[in-house]
Amino acid sequence: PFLDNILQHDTFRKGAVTVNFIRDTKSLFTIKESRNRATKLVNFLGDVIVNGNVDVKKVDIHKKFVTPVIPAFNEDEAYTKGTKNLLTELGPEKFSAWLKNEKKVHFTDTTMRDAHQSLLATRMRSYDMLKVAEGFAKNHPEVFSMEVWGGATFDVCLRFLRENPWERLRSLRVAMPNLLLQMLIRGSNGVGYTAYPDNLIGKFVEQSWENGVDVFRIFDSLNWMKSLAPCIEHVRTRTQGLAEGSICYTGDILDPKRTKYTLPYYIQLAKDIENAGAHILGIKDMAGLLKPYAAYELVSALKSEINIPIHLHTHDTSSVQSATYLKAIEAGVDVIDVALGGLSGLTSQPNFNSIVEMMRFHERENKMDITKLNEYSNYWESVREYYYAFESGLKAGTGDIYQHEIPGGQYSNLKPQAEGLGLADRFHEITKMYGEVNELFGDIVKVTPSSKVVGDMAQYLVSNNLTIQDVKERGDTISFPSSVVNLFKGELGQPVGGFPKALQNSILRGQQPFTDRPNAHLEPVDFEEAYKDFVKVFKKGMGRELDITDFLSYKLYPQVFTGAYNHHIKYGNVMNIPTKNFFYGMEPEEEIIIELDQGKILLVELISVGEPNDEGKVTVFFKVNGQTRNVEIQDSS
Ligand code: 3PY
Ligand code: ZN
Repeated sequence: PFLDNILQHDTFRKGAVTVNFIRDTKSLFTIKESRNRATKLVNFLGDVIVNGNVDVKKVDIHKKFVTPVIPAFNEDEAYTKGTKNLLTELGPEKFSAWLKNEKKVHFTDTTMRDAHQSLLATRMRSYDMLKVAEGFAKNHPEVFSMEVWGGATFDVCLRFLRENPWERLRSLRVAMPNLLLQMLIRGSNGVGYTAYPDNLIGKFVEQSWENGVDVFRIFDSLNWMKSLAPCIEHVRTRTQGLAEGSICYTGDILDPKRTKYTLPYYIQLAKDIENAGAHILGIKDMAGLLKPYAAYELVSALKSEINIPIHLHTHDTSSVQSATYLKAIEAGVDVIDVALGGLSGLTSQPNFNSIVEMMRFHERENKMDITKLNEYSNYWESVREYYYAFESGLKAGTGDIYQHEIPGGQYSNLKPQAEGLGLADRFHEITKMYGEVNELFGDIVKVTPSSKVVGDMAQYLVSNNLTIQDVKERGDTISFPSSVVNLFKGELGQPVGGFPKALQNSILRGQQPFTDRPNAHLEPVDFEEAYKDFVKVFKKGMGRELDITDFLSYKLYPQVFTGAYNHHIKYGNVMNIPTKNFFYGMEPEEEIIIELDQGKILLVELISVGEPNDEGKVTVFFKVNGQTRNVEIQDSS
């Protein structure tokens, strides 16, 4: 196979071998290194076979899978030009003007980010995305953008999937060069749950652009302009991408009794976002609270008050959000967020395929190849089965959200979390308490990370059998979760209308809260020095030179990065292991293909699994590229 790889290499076949061939294709010549990699991967598989994947809590041994069918496309055909080409040609300002003048409604496909974040605990692996990315971009060049990065995916990639999120981004960039790639960024909180130094966020934005992101959807979990504006500025000054400053929609503008988050409030916020330099206005309806008629009012008003295009995002938790899109389209919304059928609905986005059909023959129709679109939906429907262990168990839409206002992604996570705390039978008590905690906190915007704080508090109160009244009467005797203390200290910024003073005093007990930007209290990162220290600590590398993106991962999530790094040292790059085997191991006689690099594959067959010896070690017998390979795995049961 060593010689074959060289002989089959494109450059070799074209007879274009120069002195650089070995330098540029080192991997073809490093047989020893690849043997090493094979051993590591087989050790990983052996461990999952013997002990299970640590991330999978419940395995259904009777589960049957169907092989996902990858929709056909012509590999040799060039990509049809799309929005990415247009952005390159026009630059962000003119692109924004172009979008505003478009008559047809545009679509952002959230399948590879928010859809699985909201339905499958963010566990979708790059493997399943990359199988269809190129074909999708070739078959559907009309798509406005692909939301593929940011939000919780960064953390989950490293923490649970043991993948490098930057590698995912780069690979998707290569596979979809004609479409805009979009990410979600939490303003000063980046892709984390707390404030980071400004220069770290700036560098992160710059590198996100360098590695493939075009559209930055920027929000703040309290709708605080002081967190949104600097991030918009980073996009404007450090990239050629599009800054989509977003308002997070909460409450109900049609309810006269709700006087905090009113239409005038949203209009003012939208103007502030436009004035801060956003190229697009995002309306981020994270909990799916924007009802159809409210959407009509909101979008109509914004269309007449601001000059940038409007991009609407929602979650279908209530199951009426397609109606919201319809009314928003009537009011002139420019882009809407949808997820491919197999990963749509409930806490995810409305169904892409059906919305395309809804618009057929309408004057704002955006023509798509619906047959192909349905094939992709079928693909995701089959792939989704591999993730059954991460399904939330929610079965139907709920009208309850208008009471508790829990964001889609959090709602689906709350159920397994409640189960984990032994509170499965008190799930609805928790959701009710969530709404009550929100009121206690003064009716705040709830989206990551502020939503997590409300969730922490609700779970804490229910699991300790405490009521809101208890908090009001004897708050100073209660030991609040640390996230609650931090929120009231101002670590996530300032909420609309400020914190309720009496509650803040009883939570902080003499600690002084800040009222300015929490980032202002953080030391800037010394990129020169800190980077040198980083490279010294992680000097083994990961089969490649470490770079600035690894450093950023480390600075955002030091422990999580360290865990992923150690996993990599032990098991190698597990990204290309097929998903079924990554989560559930292999069956005897099963043969799988793992791609190492271009043109280099491992053919792995499980022969048999031995019994634990006296030391609890199990020998697992494999065949790797035809040769027997046995690994000893410690049985940890
Ligand atoms: C995130 O911040 O990850 C979200 O999706 C918020 O809605
Ligand atoms: Zn969302």
